[in-house]
Amino acid sequence: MKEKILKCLRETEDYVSGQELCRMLDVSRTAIWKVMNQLKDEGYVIDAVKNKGYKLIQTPDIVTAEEVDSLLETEWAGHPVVYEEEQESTNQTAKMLAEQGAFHGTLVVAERQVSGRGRRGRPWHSPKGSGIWMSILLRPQIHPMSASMLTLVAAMAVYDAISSRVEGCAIKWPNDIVINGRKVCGILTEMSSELDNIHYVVIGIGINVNTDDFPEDIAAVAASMHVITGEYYKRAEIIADVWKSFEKYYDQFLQTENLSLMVESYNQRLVNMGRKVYIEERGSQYEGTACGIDSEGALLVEKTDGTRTAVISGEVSVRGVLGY
Ligand code: BTX
Repeated sequence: MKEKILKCLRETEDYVSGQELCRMLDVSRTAIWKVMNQLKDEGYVIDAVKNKGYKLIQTPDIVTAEEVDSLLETEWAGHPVVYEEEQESTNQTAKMLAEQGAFHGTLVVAERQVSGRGRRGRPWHSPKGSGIWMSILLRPQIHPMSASMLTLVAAMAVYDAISSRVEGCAIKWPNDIVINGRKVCGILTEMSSELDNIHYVVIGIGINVNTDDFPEDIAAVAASMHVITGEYYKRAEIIADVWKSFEKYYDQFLQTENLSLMVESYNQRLVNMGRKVYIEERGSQYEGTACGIDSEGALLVEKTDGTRTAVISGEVSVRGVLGY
């Protein structure tokens, strides 16, 4: 009921009468009044005027299920939203929910991760109150070999959400969004499958939104949207934008089970494009120039001897350009 009241308050510029809310939600005035008080306790500023009703004046920067849900404009992504303030890792929670039969589209959001992870078990700094730490559960009917492309699909969506607020952002293949050469977002895709059948995929997204400072070991590579612009952002609004875009790109992906419908746009957003990269692949290392991705999401690299190779995401480490 809380998210329905919030949605209604958000959609109405003027006051919403208590009577109207009671009628719409089929509840008593007391029930409405109780929810209004809960919302005020959570930091919402609501003006209540006798004979006029309620008006939403200000919203807090929180990422509760109700706040995110009341902003989502999606068909399936983010339904339902599962919020728990402190979690080991939202990917971990999403995987657990997947094993219990949770639906395609379930979105897990945390205010803080105690044990946030990047690729190959690397730690992901996820402090309270400043970032977006979330994971979506997908049950795609695609070949397991195609699943790594979902990281790139997610990167397109995060790019849309960040670039509409901050200038100068770019995708660093395959799983980072950078601004001025610093990592603002990381994406971790995990899958449970058989050789030819996917049980589920979890895409975890970490975005540094209002973070002020970073631990010494990542201070040189990390940044937040706030550090770059000096502005503060409402995280739930960014979350809603990410999943709205994600649905669009996911549909495009499913049409062809590859990235052919977004390759051009991806390559325009690619920070590595035309730049020198260092590839570390199964123990060997080589240098080359990145020429963009192909429709399977591989990074095309022209080696110094002029030959071209397609580097597949997940199997390599790419360095260069940004020094990390
Ligand atoms: P990655 O392996 O590409 O990047 C991990 C590296 O990034 C770390 O070794 C460190 O150098 C650096 N790093 C750590 N924390 C941050 C940070 N907050 N900002 C910038 N750089 C950082 C990237 O892996 C994938 C990260 C996914 C994180 C999400 S959060 C929600 C979900 N839950 C979870 O445990 N992981 C995902």
